[in-house]
Formats: sequence, C-alpha cells, structure tokens
Amino acid sequence: MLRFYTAGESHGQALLTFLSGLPAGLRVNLEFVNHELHRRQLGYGRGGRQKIEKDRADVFAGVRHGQTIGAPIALRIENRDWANWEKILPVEATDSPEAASRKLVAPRPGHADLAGSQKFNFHDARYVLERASARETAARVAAGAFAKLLLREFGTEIASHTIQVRNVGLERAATWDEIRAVNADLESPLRCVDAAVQEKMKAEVDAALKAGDTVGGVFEVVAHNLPVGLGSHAQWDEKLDGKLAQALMSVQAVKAVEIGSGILAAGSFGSEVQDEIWYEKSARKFRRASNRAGGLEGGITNGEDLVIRGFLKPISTLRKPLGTVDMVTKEPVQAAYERSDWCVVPAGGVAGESMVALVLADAFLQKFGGDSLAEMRRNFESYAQQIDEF
Ligand code: EPS
Repeated sequence: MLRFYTAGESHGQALLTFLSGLPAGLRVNLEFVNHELHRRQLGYGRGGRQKIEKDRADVFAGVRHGQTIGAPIALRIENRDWANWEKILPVEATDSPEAASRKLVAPRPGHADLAGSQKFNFHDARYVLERASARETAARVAAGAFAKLLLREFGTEIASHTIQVRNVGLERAATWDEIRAVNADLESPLRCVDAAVQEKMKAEVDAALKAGDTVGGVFEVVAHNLPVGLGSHAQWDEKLDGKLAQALMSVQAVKAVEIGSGILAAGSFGSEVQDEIWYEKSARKFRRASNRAGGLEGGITNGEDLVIRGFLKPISTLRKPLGTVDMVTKEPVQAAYERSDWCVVPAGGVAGESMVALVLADAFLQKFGGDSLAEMRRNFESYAQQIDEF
C-alpha cells in the first residue's frame, strides 16, 4: 500500500525519496519534516559531516496547497558536501587526478566495501560505500516524517531513546512520558532518559574517540497509542513483528532486533514472560499487567505500546585501522580511513523511528485504507466502535 524508495550517494548532489500510497487530504507540515531531519543529524560522537550539512527536504511532487493530493510524493535533500566532491564524483566520465585520489582499494572489515565491490565488479569500493553509507537514512527520515504525520491523525506517536552505548545500559524501564520528553530535548547528547547513565555512556564515546575506535549500542523505538488489530496472525508475511524486524534490520549497522523483552524471554519460564490480562470495566478495555510482549501478540498489535529495539554494531570505519587486503595487488594493507562518526546510536534511533512509522502507516492503510483521509477516518472510527462494543 505505502511504498517508498530512496536514491542518492553520500557525496552525490542530493538524496531523493519517492513515497507512494498516502491518502489525499493529509496536511503536510514541512517544518515538522525538517525538524525530523535535524533530529537525525544530532548526537554525541558524530564526525565532521553534520557540520557541513543542514538537511532540508524540498518537495517536488505530491503536495499542493499544504496537503497531499493522492499523487506520489517526491523529495530532495541537498548534500552540501557535493561542492567538495563535484570533481571527485562527477556524473560524466573523468580521468581527473581528484577522482583517482579518492579510489578506495583497501576495504574496511565490516563495511559493504569488499562484498559490494566483488558483487558489482569494481576494483574501487568508492561506488559501493557511497550508497552503503548511513547518509541514506536522511532520505528515509524524510519519508518517515510523512508516515508520522499520517499516524498522528489517529493519535499514534513514535519516539526513540538510547538504552545502551557499548556495555553501559539503562537498567530500568523508561516511561512513555520520559521518552517523549527526551525526544523533545534537542540538547540531550545521547537521548538517554537517565542523566547519570548518560554521563557514563558519554565517557564510553569519549574513550572510543581517544583510542581511534568506535562504539555501538542499542536504541529503543516506542509507538504509543496504537489501535488493537494492526497486522495479522494469518499468514507469515502479514505478521507485523516480521515486517518491523525487517524494516529495522535494514538500517545501516543494525545487527539484531528485539521486540519487547524477547531476548530475556528465551531464557525464562513461560509463566515469567507472558502478560496477564484483566478488564477495566469503566473504560471498557482489556488491559495487560505488563508489556513484555512489546505490544504484539501473534503478529497483531494488542493496544499496548509497541516496543522494539535495534542493536547497532560499532561503525566499521576506524581511525586505528584493522588489517585487510588491497583489492588490486592482493597484498596485506591497513583498511582505508574515511572521515566518519564514532557513535551513531541516537541517529540510528531516529532512522529506526522512521522505519517503524513507515511500517505502521502501511498497516494503518491496509486496515483502514481509503483514497482520502476523510474516508480513512470513517473506516477507523467504525472499527474503533467495534472494539469499544466488543
Ligand atoms: C552520514 C554521513 C556520512 C558518514 C556516516 C553517516 O558522511 P561522511 O562519509 O561524509 O563523513 O558520516 O556514514 C557512515 C557512518 C558510514 O559508515 O558510511 C550521515 O549523514 O548520517
């Protein structure tokens, strides 16, 4: 239903996003879209690139008079760094010394460099790394902002926070209000809800920088106020947990995904991991005493907050490089160093929010679909009545 694609290389002229399937009549707040792009650029442990860029989405199609018109949406985010790369990566054929100087033949272990070069048959990882770079997540965040605008119309909000940097973890559950507050705080260095834990996390980031190393961690995305019944148990590819896992796993450097307390559950008794159900008569609502399932049972939303975590490996570009092999000479060499970040957990969280928003917006469209927002709202309200009377 909702489809999106991105195009663009990290040091090309621009990043592009195409988004198809949103209903007509959705009010588009471009300030919000740009605010989301700004949030992605923040975070403690980022390299020099974010000082060059000021990501903003220009709308080329699909939005007129401040609202969607049911046509595909096309967005463009300028790469300001292009000015420094025009001679290195021109569209036209070139034999300029600038281009030759930025060839990359010493693939970084852990990056797409070698596997991508072998696959696409280039003895220069430049072409691969340009597209594999997490700069691409800016284009996803622009699409995700539109998905968030749709979800907001139905009262659903999405936020993320950092729950681990290297081996320093937040050892307690955060409330929705805390997560929401830390999302609104653009000064928060790592978007962690606990100031004392955050200081320890910052120390890990500082230690990595000092050592020419990098650190990974875990971000948690929470979707608040979701209706019961998105996704389905009926077919493997309709299960919402499966779709969310795929979407989050596709974010650069994510190597594992957890829903609710899935990892802990695997080592516990059944009686310890399920969420007991009770009924609140006055609200006419089924409730759960806990939310270890992370808001999903049988691949279906159960009305509790959706809680999903992305585990990021440390970035593979290291100032203190690892051993590798020159792709041309086959001689052992040190891996190439490109300017890079040394901790991207908060930015990964914003990209994760966007992917979750896109999957949820698609699930909303499948369940309450309509060509206009008004039609979708009628469908939603009729279903809400069914749930209320259940
Ligand atoms: C990124 C921009 C990139 C990298 C980073 C993400 O910019 P540059 O390569 O010019 O420094 O900082 O990409 C990676 C971490 C990577 O491994 O490719 C961004 O805008 O998020």
